Amino acid sequence: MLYPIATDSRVVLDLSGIWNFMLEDDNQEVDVNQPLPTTDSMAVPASFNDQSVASEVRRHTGYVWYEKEFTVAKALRNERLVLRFGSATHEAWVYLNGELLVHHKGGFTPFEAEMNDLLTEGTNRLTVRLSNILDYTTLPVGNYTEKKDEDGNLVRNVDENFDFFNYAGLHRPVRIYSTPFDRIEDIVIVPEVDLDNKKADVKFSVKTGGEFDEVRVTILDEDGKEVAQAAGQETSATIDNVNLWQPLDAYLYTAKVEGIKNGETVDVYNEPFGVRKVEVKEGKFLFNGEPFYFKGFGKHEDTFVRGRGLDEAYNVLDLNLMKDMGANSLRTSHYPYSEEMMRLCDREGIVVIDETPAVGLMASFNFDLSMLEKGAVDDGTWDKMDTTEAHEQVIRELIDRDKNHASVVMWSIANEPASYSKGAYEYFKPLFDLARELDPQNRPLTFVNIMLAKPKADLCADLVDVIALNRYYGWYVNTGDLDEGEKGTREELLEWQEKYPEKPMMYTEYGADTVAGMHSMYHEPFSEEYQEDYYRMNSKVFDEIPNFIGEQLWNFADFQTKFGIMRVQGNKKGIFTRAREPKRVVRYLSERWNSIPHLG
Ligand code: BDP
Repeated sequence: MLYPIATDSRVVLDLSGIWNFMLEDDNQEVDVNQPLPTTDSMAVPASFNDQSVASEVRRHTGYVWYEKEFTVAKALRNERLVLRFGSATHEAWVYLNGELLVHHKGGFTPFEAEMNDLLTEGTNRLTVRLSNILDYTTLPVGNYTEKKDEDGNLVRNVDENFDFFNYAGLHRPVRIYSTPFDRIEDIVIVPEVDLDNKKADVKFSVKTGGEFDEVRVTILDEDGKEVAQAAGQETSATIDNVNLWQPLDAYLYTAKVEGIKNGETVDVYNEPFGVRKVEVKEGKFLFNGEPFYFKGFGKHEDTFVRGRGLDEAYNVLDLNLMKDMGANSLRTSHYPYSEEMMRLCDREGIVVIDETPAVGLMASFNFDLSMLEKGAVDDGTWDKMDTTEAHEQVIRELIDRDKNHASVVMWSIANEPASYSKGAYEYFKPLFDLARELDPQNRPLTFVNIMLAKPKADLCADLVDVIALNRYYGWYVNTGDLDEGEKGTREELLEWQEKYPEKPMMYTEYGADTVAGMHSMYHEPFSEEYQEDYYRMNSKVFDEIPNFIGEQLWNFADFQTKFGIMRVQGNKKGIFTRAREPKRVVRYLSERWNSIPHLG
């Protein structure tokens, strides 16, 4: 699926702005043939939760409705018109002028539908019913319950099986774009790099709808100068003296793809792409032939008021803060981020581990944890979860959406699943196979391993190219005791290294909750001093481990979570506050990261 852009043959209309909004009332059926009986305002793109002062809106679980009227100019109505949602969290039923146009489940990937047949002259009414329900069939996974209140009304509840607030709404742009009826539908780009000769052979596969006499691909450099041409839907072109896409030194070519009929260009689409080679070899992650060291973050799409809604100013600031610190990478924890963020990472040279929304795949901590010292257990997770279908769907949709991004160097199939529980391998093996089969660029794969699943207990590390660990020695275990934390960290990393000498490993999370402005002469937990000590301890051990290829800390910024006795206004493991003000540790990490080369 192509990102909607304006070209000589395409127009994009944006439906962002103020929509009508209401909560669904179980006792009152909504007639989609009539305007919604509400004039409450809701901004799009954004979560609905933090825009209202009513706690029943903020905490609503179940269904909500959005509506917007729009007009499409006559000049455009003879084109093919597509309605496209960047995302709708988590399930959407979209009606145009009272007719169901499209339904989509999964809150973090785009979907679209041709709308010509339902479009009318003058005012059109776009109505969206959304559900924010999560259960054991969805990703993320939620604990869903229903009960009746005193008046007999149904009360729904989703208890997040994960540590971030279940923000919902129209989180990303809603757009209409036009194409000619004979159109380019998809472009797959696979650059094959010959590092010795500074050449790249770039393969293109162009999917079309309708009919063309010819498909032409022109490669343009950053100055817009033509560097190569090719013809055909399955074709390739060579770039000599190629400019490589390097971490923090991005170079983007553009593939100008034209569909030609009777000698005239009918449709044209411009797809940016970078030329780079990533591979995992002998315990290293090679980036254009050189060992790469990941420095950076797990983060969230999480800002004041907008919740999980797209905010491009925050995205730009966040990447600027990262670059200033000498960081080079992020993981899209714990769901696919906006297409706008992915394009920004391409442009800024930020390296991305692209994660599915598979988080919460764990039945509970209600078993004897000490058993894990001996080996795997059976905690019932893989009998209880019914997520295979959703998991396959998100892998398909994520790879389809992000396959051409130079910034994306690895897929993360899940975050902290119960990989210590019997059945985990059988659950994951087909999903890893599917991802390997689908990715045209054959990127390395990982999943993010939880602290319970140490080398003796984990059942899934055989499936990954890179071992990715979330570890909290000195925080959740050995709380406040960094000497013990250091021992635990070292012991475990050496154990992994010994078990998988050929696999590189990295930290995808490590952190300590820190209240900004809290200081302690005794460097107690929650103080800014303790956070710095914690990171210093970890850095020291990382530098001793040969196959250690990166540190992505938890978290870039403080973020909103559900209520919990361990969460005061959310998770405070940010090294920046939610307002992006630095905590004390930023100085230390900036010095460290600015002195570690990205490559070599
Ligand atoms: C890990 C999760 C992450 C949490 C973090 C924490 O992957 O989502 O926010 O721990 O507890 O288990 O801070």
